Amino acid sequence: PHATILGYPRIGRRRELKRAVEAHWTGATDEPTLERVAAELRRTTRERLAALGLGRTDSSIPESFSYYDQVLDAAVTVGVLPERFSGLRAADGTIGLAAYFTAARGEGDSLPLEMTKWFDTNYHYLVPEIGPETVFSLSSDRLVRQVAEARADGFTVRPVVVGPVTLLALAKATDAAPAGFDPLSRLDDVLPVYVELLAALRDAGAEWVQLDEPALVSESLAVDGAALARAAERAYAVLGEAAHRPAVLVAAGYAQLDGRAWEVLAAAPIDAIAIDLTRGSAPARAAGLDGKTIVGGVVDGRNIWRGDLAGAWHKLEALESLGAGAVAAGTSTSLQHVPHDVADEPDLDSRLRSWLAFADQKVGQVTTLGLGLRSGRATIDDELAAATAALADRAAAPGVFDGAVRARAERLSASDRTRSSYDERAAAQEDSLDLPFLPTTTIGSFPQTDEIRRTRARHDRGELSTLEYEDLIRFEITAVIGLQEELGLDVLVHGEPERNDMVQYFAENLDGFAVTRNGWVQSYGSRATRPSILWGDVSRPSPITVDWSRFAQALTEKPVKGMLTGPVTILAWSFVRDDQPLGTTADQVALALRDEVADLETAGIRIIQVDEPALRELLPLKRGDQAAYLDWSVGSFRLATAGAATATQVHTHLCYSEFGEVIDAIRGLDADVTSIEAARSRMEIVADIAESGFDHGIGPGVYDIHSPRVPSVSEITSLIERAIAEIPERRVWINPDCGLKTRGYRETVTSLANIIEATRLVRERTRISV
Ligand code: THG
Ligand code: ZN
Repeated sequence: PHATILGYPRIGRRRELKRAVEAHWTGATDEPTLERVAAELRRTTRERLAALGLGRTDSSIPESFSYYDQVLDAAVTVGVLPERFSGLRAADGTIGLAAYFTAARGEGDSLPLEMTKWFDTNYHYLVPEIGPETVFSLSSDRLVRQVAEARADGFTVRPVVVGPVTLLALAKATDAAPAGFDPLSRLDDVLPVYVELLAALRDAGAEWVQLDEPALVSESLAVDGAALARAAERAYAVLGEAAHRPAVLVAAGYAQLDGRAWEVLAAAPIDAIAIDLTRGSAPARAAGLDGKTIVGGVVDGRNIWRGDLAGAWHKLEALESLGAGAVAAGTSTSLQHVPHDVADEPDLDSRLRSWLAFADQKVGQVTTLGLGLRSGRATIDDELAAATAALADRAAAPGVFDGAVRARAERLSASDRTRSSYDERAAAQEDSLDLPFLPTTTIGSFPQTDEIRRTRARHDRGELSTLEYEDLIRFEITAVIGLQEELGLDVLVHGEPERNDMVQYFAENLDGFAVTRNGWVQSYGSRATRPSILWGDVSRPSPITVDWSRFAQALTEKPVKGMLTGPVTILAWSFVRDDQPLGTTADQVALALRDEVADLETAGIRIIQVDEPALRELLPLKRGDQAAYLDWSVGSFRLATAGAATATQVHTHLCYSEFGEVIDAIRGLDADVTSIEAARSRMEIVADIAESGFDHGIGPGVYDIHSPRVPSVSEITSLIERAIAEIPERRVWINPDCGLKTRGYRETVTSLANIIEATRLVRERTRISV
């Protein structure tokens, strides 16, 4: 085949899979019913991909369905299931759907698999647990059945599975493993199971199989590049030599595949290599390519731009000179990171729409390029020219370039990113805020009840007037402030009932963004977000959060935090224009936020929190790119916040407990107070904080909001004591790990009451209390 994609969205154009899976979880539907919906979804996907130009029988259609996550799929296929769930295996040791979902979601005291970000994307995978004791065996025939199912429908699909190197490199050691155990050391034990899987796929009629190995491009994993390349050499020697197997395509997207790993795959006894040509430079010549197909990932699997098709064509032409057996057009990654179809967005401005390509349009692009490879460039001249024209139209369109925004950015200097010294600020804030020792607060959002969601939805549909809607929101804010007063928190929040999503809310209120109606992208499991499209120069037509914050502050004597989302996170969780450096775009967002900060101050808000939960997520996979990233990301946060008065306390919040990895960036942000996830790791993070000498305010979370479990007073007390034993106690804040949006009120109220009581006890014991 001359064209293929590395994967397709699994959730369904109208999130059919989410609805089916969640209905099954509540017990409303049985497993066969769910399986029928999933099979129907796969059938629709195959037909769609064929209609868009991929071949029915040439293995160019990937079979990349997943009920929850592709890493969990691979783990379960090779028999990796934590000991705590082993009772859920069938009598013959296989792992069925119920066990699969339980591993993903947990049950009672059995915690689910940990969830973490998939490379530098907003997708979360489940972290397999592997130790010396793990027994690998083929434990699920799901993928094999899907190949057979497609075959029965007249399709020869290419099953996709996470490869052995990436599976092990992304795994963590089991609790039972000795210190320093590396899951990658089990490579030789897992390979025979992959060999068995390949044989079963072949027997089911698969002519090709795709093994995803994005770990090979990353320099941000615990395992270093040389070890990954050695593992790949070993793995693909074994799999390549397997006697009975489909042709093997190894896909290494998400960044440039370079150095040893590229040479290793070129020389391996496999049949094709898929590489990302949207990032980094073209690959060098390498020995062993002559019999292989190179799938050039020239269509970006992670953005929604129609992009430069002629440029993509040139990259494919350049590949021809490497001396490979064949060249095919492909996507840089799976298309799971983009929504289904631009045609599902009738509300979008038609000019903007002509610049976009979602998954279906990208399939069209690879088939166009594939046609060019097969029949010559002349056959696709019109399509290339049309894409080039759209690109030119975009460059010249009003709003893409806004003179006033540009002029303001030009005038910026270092002083716009610098506040007075921390000591000076701390003294001024102590005077103005008069907070107790170990001040208590929450991260920002309060539970989003069904009623709040319904209220917002009714307003969106026009069933509720803006006046009525705002009344209901004020009613909710009043209740949330009252609750916090009653509980005795020191720094209050308004609870954010007016926000559906912390990024989309700002996108809806800033110029330069568009929001979609059906543009869902899977975030994890059954959950999805609708990333906004940042297409033009960004500016703020009017204040966004000020009225709500002012209203909340008027209800109480205690300080109410103003709540903003930071520039890096707004970029990370949107689809961002690709025609200028991210730092330029981030500064535009930062300037809009800077004005919001000023207006909040004028409205009497004394503490302003600017959240950057995605700071770590955008960190480039290549070490050589990281310094520049930290420079612009930290710079944009500082631009957003440095206009604040000395007495205004700036907070930030970061999710995920990777404090050690981004400590320099956190220090660079220069926020007065940083709250961070810590409860799940039992405060292990305080050691990192202490070691780093970090001396600004810090709120290591004492309540794991990812679980409905209520932490006891004694448990929280010991977490607080652990924190103040190691870090400067005058700087410690007491707060949950993250926002309370996804929690229910019942557990939230009890947990917050326990936090307050634990803080009271510690204050009493340390007798530094006010
Ligand atoms: N917003 C955005 N991206 C994010 C988060 C966010 N990425 C990281 C993290 N937070 C992901 N977490 C979630 C948590 C819950 C949901 C999605 C991502 C979720 N979504 C609803 C669903 O799928 O049913 C839909 C929400 C909606 O109506 O907008 O529950 O906070 N951008
Ligand atoms: Zn968080």
